[in-house]
Amino acid sequence: MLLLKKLKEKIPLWKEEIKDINLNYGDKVISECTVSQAYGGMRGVKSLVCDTSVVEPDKGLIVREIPIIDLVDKLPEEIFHLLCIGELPNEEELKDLQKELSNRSKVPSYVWNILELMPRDLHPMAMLNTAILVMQKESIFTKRYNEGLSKKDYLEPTLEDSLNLLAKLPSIAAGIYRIKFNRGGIINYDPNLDWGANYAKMLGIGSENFIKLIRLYLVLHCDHESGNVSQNVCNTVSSALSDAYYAVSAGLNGLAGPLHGLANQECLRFIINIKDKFEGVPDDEDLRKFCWDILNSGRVVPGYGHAVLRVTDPRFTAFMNFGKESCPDDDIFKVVEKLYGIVPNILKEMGKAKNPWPNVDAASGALLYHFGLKEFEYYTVLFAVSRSMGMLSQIILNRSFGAPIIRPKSVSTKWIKEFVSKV
Ligand code: CMX
Repeated sequence: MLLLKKLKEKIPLWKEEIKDINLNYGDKVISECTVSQAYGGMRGVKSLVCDTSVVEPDKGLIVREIPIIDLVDKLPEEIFHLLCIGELPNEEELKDLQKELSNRSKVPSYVWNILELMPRDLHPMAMLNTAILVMQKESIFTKRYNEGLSKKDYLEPTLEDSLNLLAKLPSIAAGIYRIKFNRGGIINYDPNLDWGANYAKMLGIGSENFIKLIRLYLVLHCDHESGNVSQNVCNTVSSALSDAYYAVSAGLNGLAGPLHGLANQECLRFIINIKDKFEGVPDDEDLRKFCWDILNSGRVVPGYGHAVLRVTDPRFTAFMNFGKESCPDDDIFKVVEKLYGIVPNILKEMGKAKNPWPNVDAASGALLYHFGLKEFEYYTVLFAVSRSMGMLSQIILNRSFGAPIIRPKSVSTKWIKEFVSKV
């Protein structure tokens, strides 16, 4: 496998580099933590290292030095290669990776049995995370570890688990859609199609524009450095040498929260409410009042604000560009455009949100809805399939680097009171 060959070339060099940095600069201070930061979700404390991507407050997501907006025409599996290796694949490497994914795509029958038995009112994210967890018994890393695996041999079984899981995720995710929403039988993975097109086809919505949208969706949500809830949880679980099935399932439970990945579902619900209430696209004044009512009732405007970003999310821009080209006259899309003209000013006026600009979730749902994926309860699953590329690439790298178990120190409020009384 060419991906393994490349990783075997790169990882010793990266490990050596990290060793040197630690040896020569290990005692340099890169961040401090104030009392407010300790109580405030560690916002801005630099205490993690992530090489797959960075999120610059004024630029957005940069994957291995390439701004995400420059990657919108790539296939998702090209992005996975980029995340792992730091380079886009050449034609041969891409074909090889696609073959690996196709060969590993068959989902064990017990997963379908379990999914079929689940209550139909279970959230699709709970279905997905359970399906991933029940496949833990397939873990090659855990099997080899139990047989006595040397630390220097972690790469191969971790990569095996990662590819096995990544390959099955579109089939499982699409199957969940078809089971939960009664869409008919499971559609099989087609070895002649790429990973993203397969996902679109297996959902049962195969129009050319929908395939393009799903590829774009999978590219845009691929990774967001490592401090966000889902990645942070995933890396913490993985640092205990729990295998990829445990770690990804855990991380995705965090993605299922409304302040994180679930915001895309909340956002579309919000937009549809607007459209229904005003029986179409409201005028600016009505929309402004509607948003103020939300804020005054103590709720958030979904799709706006971000813990790191301080500009319009370039992933939002990429979706807007797609919408302007493919469905400019759609009412839902028009509401998204209108909100963009209004919400940032309202949030600025409110004066609380540090970032009044839209994030990725503000536009994605409108496009999915337009092209036929109308069950917005499902949208976070799409986010999850994409983000698993970031999770798995970070697991592969961290485990190969021999990253230690994550264990920051906590202090009590009593400790803080005593500490501040002395300063
Ligand atoms: N609407 C209303 N209030 C908002 C807001 C929004 N869109 N964004 C931030 N605020 C408020 C916060 O709730 C907070 O209020 P309190 O002081 O009363 O607690 C205040 O502004 C300061 O928050 P912040 O420092 O600007 O933002 P955080 O880093 O704490 O939170 C985020 C970031 C994304 C959770 C927040 O902006 C939010 O809730 N946005 C709406 C939900 C959303 O779109 N989430 C998706 C994010 C992308 C993702 O992770 O998938």
